[in-house]
Amino acid sequence: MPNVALITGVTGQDGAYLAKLLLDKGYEVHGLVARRSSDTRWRLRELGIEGEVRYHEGDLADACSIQRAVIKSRPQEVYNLGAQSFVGSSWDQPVTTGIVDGLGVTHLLEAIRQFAPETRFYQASTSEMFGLIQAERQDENTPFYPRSPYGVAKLYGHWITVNYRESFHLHASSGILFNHESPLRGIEFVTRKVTDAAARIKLGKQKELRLGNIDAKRDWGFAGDYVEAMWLMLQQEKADDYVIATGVTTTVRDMCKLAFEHVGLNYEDHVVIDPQFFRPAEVDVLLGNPAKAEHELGWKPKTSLATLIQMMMEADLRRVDRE
Ligand code: GDR
Repeated sequence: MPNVALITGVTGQDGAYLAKLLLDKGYEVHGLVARRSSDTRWRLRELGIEGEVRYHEGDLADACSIQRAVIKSRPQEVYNLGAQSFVGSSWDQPVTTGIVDGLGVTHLLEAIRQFAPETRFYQASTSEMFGLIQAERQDENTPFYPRSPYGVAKLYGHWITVNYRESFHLHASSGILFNHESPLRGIEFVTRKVTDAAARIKLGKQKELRLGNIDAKRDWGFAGDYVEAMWLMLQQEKADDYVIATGVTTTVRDMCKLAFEHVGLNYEDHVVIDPQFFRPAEVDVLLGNPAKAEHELGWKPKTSLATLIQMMMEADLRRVDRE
């Protein structure tokens, strides 16, 4: 019998890469998908696995649909990657963000506790929980001070995972992932917004790129590397929490420079600062220390930001050219 995994958010960037990883390992992969009128499966199609995932319609906000997906798929492993994941939108939709990213985790943990207590659980926590707390490098012992409704909701999701692990002895782990990008990244996130725009400007389809705070610093890794860490966490005898990061931080400005240089352009000739993209509260610097993951999981980031931006630029040049 193959191992069975249930992934919420299977149509997102991380969901698609994780589904591919698990299918390659011989898992039967089930995915929870919210009903949407638009095409949400393009990432699974790009990875050539759209037809290999078994889909369950449901929503993290709806406890009944979560229970049903857990009961029907009978998974050994559940990966909770579903979320309202764009920090900027969380100020416009604070309640939905709280319900999906916060209470949604409890819906899933309760379904596991009641119907599948042996199931191993992964929670997608985030470096946004550190927010205002600057340390030399943020790790599992750094305090939290979230700066957005998204960060606040995710902090609830993180602590409820810890609480269910301690209260009910569930094998529930939380990965505190720093920013992770890829050619499958949504266009609203800054790396993809920049690589898409640089490709369009190069090909004469766009003139300028409007951005917000380009002095913010982020620790950017490759999503394909990070989903391996998720899987490794659930293979450990003991559930725990792990920071997953590269240990290198870069400004949005320098990331832009890399992208524009890839097509022989100077970002300063094209980037326009636009107040509408500034956030009501900003996280200025994120820089993680993945030492625990390295020691205990044997995990290391494999892809530098320069390689990542190169991958994204090449994919966007091809996409824009095909349009
Ligand atoms: P982030 O990612 O908020 O860190 O959360 P995002 O790429 O949206 O922003 C990174 C930084 O860039 C600055 N910025 C802009 N951001 C966007 N999106 N658009 C702009 O025009 C722009 N200009 C400047 C932002 O202010 C910010 O400082 C991501 C998400 O994937 C979360 O779900 C995840 O939890 C964290 O990473 C880890």
